[in-house]
Amino acid sequence: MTTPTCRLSTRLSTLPIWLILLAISSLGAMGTAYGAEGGSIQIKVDQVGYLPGAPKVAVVTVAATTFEVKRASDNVTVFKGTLGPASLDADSGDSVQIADFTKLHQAGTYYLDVRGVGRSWTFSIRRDVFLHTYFLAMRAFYGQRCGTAVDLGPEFPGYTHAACHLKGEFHPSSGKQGERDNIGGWHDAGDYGRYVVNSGITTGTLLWTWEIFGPKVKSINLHIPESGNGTPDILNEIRWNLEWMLNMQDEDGGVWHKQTSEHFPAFVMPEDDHLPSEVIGTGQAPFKSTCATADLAAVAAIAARVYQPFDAKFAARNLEAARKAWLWTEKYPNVVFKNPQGVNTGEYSDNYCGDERLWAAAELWRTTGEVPYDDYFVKHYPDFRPSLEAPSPEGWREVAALGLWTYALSTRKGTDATAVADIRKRTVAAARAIVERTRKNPYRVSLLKKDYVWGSNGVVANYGMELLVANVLAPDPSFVESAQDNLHYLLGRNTFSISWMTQVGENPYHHPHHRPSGAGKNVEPWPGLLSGGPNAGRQDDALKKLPQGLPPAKVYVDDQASYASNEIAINWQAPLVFLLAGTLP
Ligand code: G3I
Ligand code: 9MR
Ligand code: ZN
Repeated sequence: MTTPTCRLSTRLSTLPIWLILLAISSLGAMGTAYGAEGGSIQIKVDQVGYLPGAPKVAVVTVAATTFEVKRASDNVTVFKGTLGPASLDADSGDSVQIADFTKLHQAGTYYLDVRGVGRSWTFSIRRDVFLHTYFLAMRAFYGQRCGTAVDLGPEFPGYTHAACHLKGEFHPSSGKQGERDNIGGWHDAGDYGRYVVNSGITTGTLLWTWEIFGPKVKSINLHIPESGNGTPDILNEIRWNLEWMLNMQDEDGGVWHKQTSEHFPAFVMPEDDHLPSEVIGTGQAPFKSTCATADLAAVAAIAARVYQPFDAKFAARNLEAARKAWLWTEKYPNVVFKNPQGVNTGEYSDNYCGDERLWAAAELWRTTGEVPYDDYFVKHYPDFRPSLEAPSPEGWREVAALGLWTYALSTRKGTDATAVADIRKRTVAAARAIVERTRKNPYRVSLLKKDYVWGSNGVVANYGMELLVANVLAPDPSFVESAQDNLHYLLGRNTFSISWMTQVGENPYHHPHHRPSGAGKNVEPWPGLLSGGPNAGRQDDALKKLPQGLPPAKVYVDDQASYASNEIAINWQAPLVFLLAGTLP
């Protein structure tokens, strides 16, 4: 394995000069041309920036006393401050001092100059400072589209792939045989698999982004093929995956777990992956699995209400699918999935589907107002109350919180007022606790030591989402503040001083475990993609090679080989979109 830096320079030297110049000029167009001399990794800022009225904090990890904020265009000092006292961050081992420049409200582009240390990466202060970042994060889903040609257009020349995975077939484990040309959906991650469970939480989170932040995102043009068709682009993009999810449903209402090859393909472009794309089931009757089926029920139930004003037929199709899926889960309440013999792509295995069913019941109630769904929810929700106090309540395997929150968000007549009050109270208490520990955390991130798992950056984003949902249930500026703190961590205020979004900020990571980025001819990876982040579990060889005894926040390497710390995935990307949408004016 070559080192990442070495690989990049090898690649650069094999590229024509015009392409390199084009890449550099497109960086300039993104507003990242400042700071050619580079920032100090000892000064950690959100490399995108801060909202004018919000707290503004940077982190310095070598001893210093004062700092200045300077305007990038003319180096004029606009703010002077004193660094806070040093405190040890146990999760990274860093000695951290805070630079607080909250009082700087003036819109502009700046950097921090810390006497004796150096300068930071450039950042901006602006009302719509995260608008382009939202655009890139949401548009990244378009880049993940399967079954169609993709072209990111003039802003990112060369970021294209031809139509891929245009054929499908039933794997013997599905209980059927022959062809099944289930085209469409999003590639899950750095691999080309499509997995219903992970699609479930992802698509649900994005539909919630619409439901909660619709007015903020409605008119944002994502420059996708459907743009201008009268439907908001976020819904156009989500529909691409919904159609595939709906096609994963069998006639009996059950949903097959996944559609992948039997093993992961090599690092090739999607159109060059010719391994058969197989609809994979549990290997024995009823072949479909409950978690996948309940996730489809939940997501299709949300889609039924969301698409109603734009395409009533599509909404009705979703509702019918959701009902059928629900009925299937009543018949088969806990059929779990494990990779059948000979299959070793992602498993997304979950031995308990009660939380998925709770989520489905709550969304179906919210959409239809039909009593049996409410009865199911009211009878079962008390079992799931503790999940709200869980460190990180939502993830691909645990969706109870989504069920509880959606029920509490329901404005439908007949919604159980006691349950709503109870859920609201517990959600707010959990959010307060998160705010408290985030404020105490030297990096102002909500992660606990035990949260540095595979996809910890997704956990960060999900904390942000949890806080913003709490803010809808019971508005509190401190919830919003901590949600934004988590965003600042992802965009550079972390121990590596790295922006974990490709092509965002002056010091982004470069080597995601992402086949189209690794196999393509572009110097930089596909834009707008969130890395999985530090993972103390070290489930790949690149992480195993890191020094022993590293603190959890440091177990990360910007190396394509590190799928356990540097892969991208749709279920981490979705709460990032949610979080970014929340910052928009
Ligand atoms: O079940 C144990 C639990 O008992 C224990 O307390 C906990 C401690 O960390 O670990 C739990 O299992 C973890 C499991 O996720 C469930 O959270 C495993 O250690 C961990 O290795 C596993 O990671 C998953 C990984 O696939 C490997 O299966 C990630 O969450 C999941 O995001 C990731 O997803 C992959 C797909 O399989 C394939 N496509 C790419 C995608 C992203 O990397
Ligand atoms: O590329 C795969 C990635 O999407 C998965 O998250 C990861 C873990 O399941 O596996 C990756 O594939 C690797 C495989 O597991 C082992 N051989 C190397 C593959 C990637 O280079
Ligand atoms: Zn594909």
